[in-house]
Amino acid sequence: MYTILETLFVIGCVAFASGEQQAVVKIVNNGTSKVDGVVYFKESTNGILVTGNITGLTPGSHGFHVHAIGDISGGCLTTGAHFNPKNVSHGGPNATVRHVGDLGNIEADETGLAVIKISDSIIALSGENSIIGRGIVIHEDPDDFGLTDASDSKTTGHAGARVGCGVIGTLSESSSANTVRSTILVAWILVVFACLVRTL
Ligand SMILES: [Cu+2]
Ligand SMILES: [Zn+2]
Repeated sequence: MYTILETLFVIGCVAFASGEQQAVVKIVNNGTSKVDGVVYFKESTNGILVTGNITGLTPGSHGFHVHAIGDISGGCLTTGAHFNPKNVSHGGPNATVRHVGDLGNIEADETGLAVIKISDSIIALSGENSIIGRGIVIHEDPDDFGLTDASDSKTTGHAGARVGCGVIGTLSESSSANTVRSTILVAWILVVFACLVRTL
């Protein structure tokens, strides 16, 4: 009896743990570039894991940011400025002072392909730093991380034109998934406990 209950308890815990929030963004070009791709965001123990493939880039580094506005109705320009809820200066992804949206650079190979694999502990898929519904922008030039004398270094990283962009959408079926999972787990523990008491 105990073995069955323990097994059921483990199954319940695994089901609970596998419900991390996920998000996705389809990258489209700005009307003149050939930039295309999909980027995924997933909650993990190391923060948000960002993965995806972007094609159609010029070889080299390209600024990669979350911008504040999830609107590409006017092309990539209507995504506003970098997502910056604390109103601080632009920086590199590992800097202590940075915009929430400062994810650094992605690197395109000689064929124009950038394979993205980034872990970031500042962006989030819920709460104050949530990037859901905001924009992603890929720039023509490298992000200088706010470290050069360029006049826009401390605001945009001097990353130049916007060659690709998209709107970040949720892949989670419920926005209250965490609350639902917590409630199910508590109920599950109570049921297991009640069964244990009855068998004693
Ligand atoms: Cu940007
Ligand atoms: Zn920035």
